[in-house]
Amino acid sequence: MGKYSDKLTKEQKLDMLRLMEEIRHFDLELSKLYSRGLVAGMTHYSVGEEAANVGAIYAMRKEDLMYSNHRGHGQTISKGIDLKRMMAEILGKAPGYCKGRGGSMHVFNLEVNNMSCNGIVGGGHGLSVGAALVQKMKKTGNIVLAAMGDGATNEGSFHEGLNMASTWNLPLVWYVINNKYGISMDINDAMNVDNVVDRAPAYGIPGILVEDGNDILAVYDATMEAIEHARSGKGPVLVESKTYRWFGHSASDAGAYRSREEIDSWRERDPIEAFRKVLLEDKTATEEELDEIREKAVADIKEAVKFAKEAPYPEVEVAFQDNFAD
Ligand SMILES: Cc1ncc(C[n+]2csc(CCOP(=O)(O)OP(=O)(O)O)c2C)c(N)n1
Ligand SMILES: [Mg+2]
Repeated sequence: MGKYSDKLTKEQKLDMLRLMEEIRHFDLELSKLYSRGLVAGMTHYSVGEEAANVGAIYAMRKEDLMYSNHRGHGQTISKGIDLKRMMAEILGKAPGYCKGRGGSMHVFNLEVNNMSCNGIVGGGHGLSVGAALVQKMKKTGNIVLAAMGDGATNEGSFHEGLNMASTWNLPLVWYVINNKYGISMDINDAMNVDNVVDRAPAYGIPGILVEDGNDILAVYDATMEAIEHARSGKGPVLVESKTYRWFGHSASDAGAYRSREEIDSWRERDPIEAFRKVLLEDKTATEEELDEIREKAVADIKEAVKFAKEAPYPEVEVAFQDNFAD
């Protein structure tokens, strides 16, 4: 049991499960739409990584700023978003958050300070350092959390960014979802340390490793600790959760670089089933209550799909709007 997760109420825990179910069913439905040619552009699924997403983002306040990456559906849903408008964006429709121009890799929601997904690997590194500097200078009390994959930690901007954030003592949490691969590249072939967090001492900052990133409460405890550290003025923290993506890197991936056995072994460690087990064993909820949450998520996603499919495509003029500040 953890220092922070012990204090979560039943409502909060069930809310966390709701978010996990929404992520799972959002991406499952989306994968069907993709195979029918209805998705505009490329998309990357968060299935299998639900605990690593919800556990971390749930530790943030609404005002805290989040930077996400190309695999951003899990973080985006966790931070809070209208599922209908998110689905519409991914289908390239007018009511989408970018008026249908951005697609899966550019969904954002400024109402909750979700500063956007990003198609450039490591693209959020510099942006999050700048945003954290603003929070410090303006004394907002907000922290910035930048979510990234393991592959993004081998970008030069990762090292420059951590060095600057550490030197300037910024309220920043860099959150690494280590799913073992960057496209088809095994992490062990791309870096010479066992864990990404092993790099934290080089920048004079704490690193927190969540060995089982499919354990949502462990992820929540680690991220709460990091956020508290950053918010209290002690500077940045590097957090890493180890997890696995069940599907291919993107919607088009033959998957020749990993074995069926490896995928199956991770599917057996389903983060949603693991959390349901915890909630049943500690008598937080009954099986009926948990099933209801799943059924509601499935129904809400179906409604989002219906909304997005029926929505119009944007008018061509929209392509020329919002390119310059007024
Ligand atoms: C600067 C840059 N280089 C390469 C790519 C192509 N690319 C897209 S995703 C990806 C791998 C990212 O791996 P990781 O950061 O571990 O995230 P994951 O996909 O595993 O969630 C690469 C190389 C890109 N989008 N941007
Ligand atoms: Mg990865």
